[in-house]
Amino acid sequence: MRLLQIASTAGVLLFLPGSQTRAQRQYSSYNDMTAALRRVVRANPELSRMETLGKTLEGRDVWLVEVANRSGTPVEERPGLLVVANLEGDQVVGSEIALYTVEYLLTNYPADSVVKDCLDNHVVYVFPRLNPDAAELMFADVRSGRRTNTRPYDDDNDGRTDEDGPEDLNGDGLITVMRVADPSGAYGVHPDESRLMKLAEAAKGESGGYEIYWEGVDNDGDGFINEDPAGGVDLNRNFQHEYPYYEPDAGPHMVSEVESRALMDFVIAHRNIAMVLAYGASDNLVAAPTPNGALAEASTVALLDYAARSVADAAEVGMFQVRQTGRFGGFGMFPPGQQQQRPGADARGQTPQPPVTTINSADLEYVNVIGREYREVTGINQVATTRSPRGAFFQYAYFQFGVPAFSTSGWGLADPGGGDAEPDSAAQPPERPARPRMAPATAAPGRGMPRARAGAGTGGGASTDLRLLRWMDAEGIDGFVDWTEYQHPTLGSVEIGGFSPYALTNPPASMLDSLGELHAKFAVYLTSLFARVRIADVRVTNHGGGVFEVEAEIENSGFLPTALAHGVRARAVAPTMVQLGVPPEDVVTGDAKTSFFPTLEGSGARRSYSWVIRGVQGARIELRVRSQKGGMDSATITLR
Ligand SMILES: [Ca+2]
Ligand SMILES: [Ca+2]
Ligand SMILES: [Ca+2]
Ligand SMILES: [Ca+2]
Repeated sequence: MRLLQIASTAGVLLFLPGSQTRAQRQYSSYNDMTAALRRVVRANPELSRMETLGKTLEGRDVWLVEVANRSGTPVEERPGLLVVANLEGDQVVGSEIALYTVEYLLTNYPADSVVKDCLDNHVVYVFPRLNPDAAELMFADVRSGRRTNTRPYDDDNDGRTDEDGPEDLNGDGLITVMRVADPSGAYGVHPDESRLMKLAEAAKGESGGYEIYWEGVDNDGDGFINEDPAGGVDLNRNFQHEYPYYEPDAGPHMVSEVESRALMDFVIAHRNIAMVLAYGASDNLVAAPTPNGALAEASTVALLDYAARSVADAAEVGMFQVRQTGRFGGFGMFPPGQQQQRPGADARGQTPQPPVTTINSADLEYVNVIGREYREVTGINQVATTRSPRGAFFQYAYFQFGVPAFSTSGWGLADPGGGDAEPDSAAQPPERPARPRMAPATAAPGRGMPRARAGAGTGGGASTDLRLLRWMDAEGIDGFVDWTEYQHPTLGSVEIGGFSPYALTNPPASMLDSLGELHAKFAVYLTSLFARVRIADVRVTNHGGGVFEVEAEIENSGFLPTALAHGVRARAVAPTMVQLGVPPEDVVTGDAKTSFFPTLEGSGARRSYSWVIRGVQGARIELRVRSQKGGMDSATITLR
């Protein structure tokens, strides 16, 4: 479905990047997105190129766009920002922001010195739509909000794949949920909001009386309704850090999918990637990590979790432990204590050392500085929902690839009047890094709801549902289907209703332009923080007799260190090399011809080098410094 692009009535027509005049940006189908990317890349061949890095099961391309001024330092030697969007198939807003970012960079390069510096010295790699098969379902006749790709998968281990998906029983084009009166049911009507449901707490005198299922029928007669829908693998659970073994939507093994493999192959081949910005369902920008470096608790939608629980037992067949999952409309997460153990136990039943899961304390302030700037500039203080980050790409990027890595849904429930949430403000250490600032924002979402509570990551449960529903009501967002009665073939009288697919994962299209601009600027800001090694000073002393002393100061004039503490610890980031271009036998004493250091702080920190060499007066010697994440510099020294 091609959405309206040209205003049919008089209105404010905005000129948008990509030389297209249209009333308002709309969510793009795969074909629309491909066409938009091609158009803007074709118009800027010296600054951009695009290529496909894989074909999905349904034959769509996994596009990569590289944006950089290719003259000057080779692109592969420059610090790069990797932007990945649509890791979860139902997070389509990130695709629009990524597309906007490409357009913004290319459109503003000629006249905006900040953008020019970004593309002259850095490179921005953009995967605008990693999961195009799933994203396309946003434009389907029946919208289910599925997050997974289209790989057939036998969720319930009954030997058949995808045999029982949801059905749009009431014909409204949406897969929502059913509530069914059942005396033994665990769920009751929410005491504060009759549209919502709540797990009854007997201790509080609450009674249940309802069961909740996904909308549909039991196609295969196994007693479970919709336990094995079409697809697939959730790409943002398919990566190597804390990979959730045995969860069906995590895939048969790590990086098992065409889409995740395309991304991983690219990352491994581009060690110059110095930072990652992922648009997905996890967050570490809006909610600051805890003082010990853990991410904020996930915030999920109870109504969808309840429906997911109705099929949890079916998926347990052949599984080692109790699990929960959310497949379509899935906001499912593991409750604490139910997480899977990784395989690989040795003969005595001991498992390997568990992976590090908290941000290194030395890196935490960098993460906090950037999160603070994000909240202030975007005005986003709370997000709709977040998920557990196990197996997520941005976690791999920090914990195993060793670079600063961020994840955001790209939008939020703004709080124009409430000030900065700053949950970490009380615990700022005095030695925190100086805070670089973005240029003042010219656009702000400027819309929101009275904040239910400070910060995000509110912990899920029915309180999240209430917060979201109130926000939708206040904003006039049509995101909740009111319960209506329906005669179900096997359950009898039921009610169908609940949150609309996509309404909780994507903001109204009217917000896309302002969100796009804010996030494009944020991406440019991120590149301004990169480490930047340079040869700050060189001195030559002639000691006579063909012996010279060369002294040099190597400086990191960027904000970030050349390697994060965890990048060093995980041996993920190569040491920075300092090399004097003389034959090794000419070095008499002092530093080695080729030296390495693991990391150098930013903001002008320096390291001193000194070589005593044999040489000929007037000879020219090259000094080079090369940093994997901080670029390179060289100087020609004349012996005199
Ligand atoms: Ca099955
Ligand atoms: Ca329906
Ligand atoms: Ca079934
Ligand atoms: Ca079904």
